[in-house]
Amino acid sequence: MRVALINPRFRLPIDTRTTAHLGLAYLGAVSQKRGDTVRVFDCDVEEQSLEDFVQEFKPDLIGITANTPQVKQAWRTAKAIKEVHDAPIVLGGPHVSVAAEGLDYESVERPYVDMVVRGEGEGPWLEISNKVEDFLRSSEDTSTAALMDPNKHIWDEMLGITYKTSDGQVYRNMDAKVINDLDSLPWPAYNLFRMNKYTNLQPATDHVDGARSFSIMTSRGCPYRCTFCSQSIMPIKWRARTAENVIEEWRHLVHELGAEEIGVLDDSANIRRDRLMVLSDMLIANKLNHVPWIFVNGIRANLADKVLMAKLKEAGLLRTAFGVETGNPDMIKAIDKHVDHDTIRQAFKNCKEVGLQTIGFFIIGLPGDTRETMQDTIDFAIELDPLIANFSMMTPYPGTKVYEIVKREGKLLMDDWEDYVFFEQKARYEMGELTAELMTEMYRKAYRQFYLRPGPIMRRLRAKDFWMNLPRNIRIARRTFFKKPEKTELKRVIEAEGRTI
Ligand code: B12
Ligand code: SF4
Repeated sequence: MRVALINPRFRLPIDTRTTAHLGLAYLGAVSQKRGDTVRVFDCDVEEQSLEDFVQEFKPDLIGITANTPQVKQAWRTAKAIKEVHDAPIVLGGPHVSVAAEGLDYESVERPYVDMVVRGEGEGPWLEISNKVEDFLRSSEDTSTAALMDPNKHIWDEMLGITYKTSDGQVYRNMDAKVINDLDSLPWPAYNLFRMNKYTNLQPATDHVDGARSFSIMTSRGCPYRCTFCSQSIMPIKWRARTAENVIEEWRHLVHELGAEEIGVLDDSANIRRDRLMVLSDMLIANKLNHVPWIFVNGIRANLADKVLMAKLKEAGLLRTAFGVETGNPDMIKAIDKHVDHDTIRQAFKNCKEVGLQTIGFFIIGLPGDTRETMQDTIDFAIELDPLIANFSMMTPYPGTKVYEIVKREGKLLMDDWEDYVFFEQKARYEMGELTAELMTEMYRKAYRQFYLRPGPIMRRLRAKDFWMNLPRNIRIARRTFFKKPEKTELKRVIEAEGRTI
């Protein structure tokens, strides 16, 4: 069977990283293992038009991924495909998984979307593929309308999907089971991507060849529920792969794919300290520690003791991020982070003492924030002094507690899913005295106060990678420190082409 997996076009308005989509890489691996002919079409990097690709490849099954700001583009993509080719179109990813807000219905009710997969996709994707193949083999009428014929009852029992039958009725089936044994999953199929089209993990900081930069996930899920975090997609249950299984993939990335840096994308990699100690020992024993790797997302500060951090450094860890979020003691309690500032201080100290670089994630404009609490956040960032301080504008994603609070007590300033990005220097809601003006002012102040200090300036100027990335760094500095145009590149393109949804 021919299977197409599509990442809809959605370039961020900043020079951020573009990477091979790990979710699609996992689904592609499932399809390859099944024996399908698979093509990944990443609209961000392809030169061919989508329509040409579809007419040429003629897929039997199409999967499109969508996070919140991407979802409208996913619908446009589905519509454009259906206009030239008839095949079942399945949407998946974080946005459509928020069933609590009916976002699965929102997509499946579109005339050109046949089905939505909620949550982790590997199991349902395999089952959908099997069912579509059976149907194609056994039916004379192989149209999508026949596949979705309610009288055929093909989808009645399948878990994890919301779908539309050809009479227009929409059904939401029960959730699929969590994948407990992550070792049972095939490794992401990077062979399906044009790796030379992507950036490295942190293009503003490092000058690694993007084609040699890979991501890996050693665990899934997070047992915490911070009020701002879009954890709707992955189950609450934290699950980890065995160290042996991770090491095998790591070896494959280094020796077969030539990885020059590896990004560990886990939501909370250090939930079990002993697991990371074993993994580190194995990276050292297998001589894989010469390739630098980074915890790209925050690890838990309360589980980052000095012995562990030293061991991770020996195992090749170059840099780790921590979700600090706020510098105000009351605010950190209010967001259910379950960590205090002294613990965070200690975690940064531990990293610095063992020679690890750090990244701090901070949020400007949490519900309840005031000028003073936001200044506490900026001051705390300066005190911790990570190599990279990443301030984001609070963006209430559907399915989060903050979204509920803002809907109840505040006013959302976005009525378009395409605005759900947090690096655009624009406030996304207002609540009481927390006005858009104040948030924008503090957001810009955060970047200026943190980066325009002698320490960070000298650090940048002394780094070889800064000079190698000079044009990009100038663009980023211009956008960060000076007011930027209102419209994203994507919006301009969409408007110019007169495509609206
Ligand atoms: C790495 C990452 C990035 C990277 C790379 C993104 C990429 N191309 O994959 C970068 C830095 C570019 C990025 C940017 C953004 N990100 Co991001 N990112 C992540 C992160 C940490 C890991 C993604 C990942 O690889 N997951 C692992 C894979 C296996 O999971 P997955 O991609 O979700 O895919 C699985 C399922 O969703 C499902 N599935 C997905 N697609 C499909 C399609 C089909 C057909 C099917 C059947 C199933 C299916 O099956 C997959 C396998 O199980 C997640 C957090 C997380 N835990 O997922 C946030 C996350 C996805 N990002 C998020 C956000 C908000 C953003 C930004 C909007 C932030 C911003 N700057 O404003 C941008 C949007 C960028 C864009 N171009 O779309 C949110 C999304 C929330 C939402 N409601 O959409 C998340 C969930 C973080 C969070 N906890 O809040 N991100
Ligand atoms: S912010 Fe981090 S710790 Fe909090 S719920 Fe999200 S992934 Fe878990």
